[in-house]
Amino acid sequence: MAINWYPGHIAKAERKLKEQINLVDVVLQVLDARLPLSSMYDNLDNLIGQKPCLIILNKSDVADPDMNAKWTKYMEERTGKKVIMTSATSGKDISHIIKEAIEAGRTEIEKLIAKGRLPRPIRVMVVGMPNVGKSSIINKLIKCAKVKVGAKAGITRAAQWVRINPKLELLDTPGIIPMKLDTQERAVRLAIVNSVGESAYDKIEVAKILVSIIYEKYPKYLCSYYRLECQQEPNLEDIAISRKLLLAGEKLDIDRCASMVLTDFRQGRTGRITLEEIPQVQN
Ligand SMILES: Nc1nc2c(ncn2[C@@H]2O[C@H](COP(=O)(O)OP(=O)(O)O)[C@@H](O)[C@H]2O)c(=O)[nH]1
Ligand SMILES: [Mg+2]
Repeated sequence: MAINWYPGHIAKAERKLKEQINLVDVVLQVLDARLPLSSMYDNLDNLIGQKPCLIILNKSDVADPDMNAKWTKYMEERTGKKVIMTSATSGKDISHIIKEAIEAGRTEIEKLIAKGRLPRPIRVMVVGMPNVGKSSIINKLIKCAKVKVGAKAGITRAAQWVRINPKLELLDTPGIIPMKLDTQERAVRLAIVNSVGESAYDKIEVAKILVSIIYEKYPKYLCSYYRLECQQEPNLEDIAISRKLLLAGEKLDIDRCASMVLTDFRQGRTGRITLEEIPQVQN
């Protein structure tokens, strides 16, 4: 088993997330475009109820472009929610998020007005698993902002509202989705994208699985990036030899090789790789 996972306080984390969600009109759930299903939180719909929610497929710049298009379509059909593909490091899709969030929250504000209340900006927050890019997205959204609104009653910690534009306010702290690593397969994929703390898994085991996945889906990528012969599936030893990762006495440094393979993938250097296949339609 590559991952030893102790669930911890999932119920407590869910309660905290629900408190935050209660403060907003629209929820933005961020997924990692390289593993949309594994980075999605199955229980979120129960926490948000009828509230509008948009799905953001982030890190699309390091995912397979063909798969990005297929995942967008699949996720829209599966969830009935609007899916926005982004790359938070470039920030070019941020205006798209703003536009769609305002659109999604419009009916909430119209309901207020119908009750005779004054219109106010739509309130949104970003939620997602660790490392999917929540903070990067929030930072890019804040860069578009004109005015900081300040703390509001009802929030325990010093969460701040940032007015992005006259129609939109953002909670500046993300909602962290509690990690429920229900299957080994999912846990390993989340470890590969660095959503799981390093102490919970065996780096070498996880790196070996990554090499197998890449070889299966994108056989040429490993061979060209690490300059390997690739008559068959390469292993960490082959990569260590090619990169001359040696310990004293000419022994191969497999530990360093595992870290390097994981980092190369996470940074998108190995190639634009999507780890997850679209599920087959079940009849
Ligand atoms: N390539 C790429 N990297 C990203 C993107 N968004 C975030 N990152 C990187 O992913 C890591 C985690 O991002 P962060 O915003 O801290 O994630 P959080 O834990 O969800 O808040 C950082 O190294 C970011 O630079 C993206 O769209 N593309
Ligand atoms: Mg963060």
